[in-house]
Amino acid sequence: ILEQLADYARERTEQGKRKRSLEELKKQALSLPDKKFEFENAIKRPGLSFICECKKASPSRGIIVHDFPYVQIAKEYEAAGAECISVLTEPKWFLGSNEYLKRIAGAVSVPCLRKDFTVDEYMIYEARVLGASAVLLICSILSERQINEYISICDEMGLSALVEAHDEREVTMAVQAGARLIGINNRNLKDFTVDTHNSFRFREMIPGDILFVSESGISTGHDVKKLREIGADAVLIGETLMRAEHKGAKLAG
Ligand code: IGP
Repeated sequence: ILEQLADYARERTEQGKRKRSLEELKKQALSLPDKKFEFENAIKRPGLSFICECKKASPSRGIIVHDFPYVQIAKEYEAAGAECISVLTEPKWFLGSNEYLKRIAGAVSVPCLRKDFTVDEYMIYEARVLGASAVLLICSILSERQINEYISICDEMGLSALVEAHDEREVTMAVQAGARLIGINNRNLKDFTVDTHNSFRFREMIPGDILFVSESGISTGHDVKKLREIGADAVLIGETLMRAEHKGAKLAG
């Protein structure tokens, strides 16, 4: 599935380039105001930060919510005190859309992450044009060199790169590639099994000057408390909040 997701992201990029060349898109992205690393700066502030995700569906869960008033959901997250918002733009398996990101980023004042399978620099410039302040770089579909190169591209625009790892090898790769923000995915994207212990296991491999985000499968106040105790800088929560009737109350608890 991971390979399919990456292949499809390459296909989407090729389609995009036919409509709008890389040169053109890049020119526009670089002419927009610098994002000043607002995504990582929001997480850097003292205390545990919440990155709340807008996600209609996922390959492991299928459709999560039938009713998806995404702008309203994002505003609810913001009102509940979310430091950042993550928006799925992958259309086939997550039923996401670039339009969702554009609309949400235009409607909230907290920084947004473009949650997608970044496989080409094109997608980074596109993220900036859509209004994102951060992109996701997944170690298992990229080389260390690509990650390093993509971080440099992000740096030019003040975008943050959340570098996602789910095992020891990938954590090492993320650190060596120069990540300033590492996300430990508790879900194995190869078989979808979730183990929040992943975050505990790899915590100590991450140097103190790198921000540490725990992602996926976080569903209770107890999970959050445990992650706070090991000094996580942020948690990324999707499904649990999407299913919660009162997102503010769920976040508070
Ligand atoms: C959120 P959850 O279990 O709270 O819905 O997980 C987020 O971590 C998950 O959506 C995610 C993801 C990804 C999605 C983590 N890494 C990479 C797409 C691509």
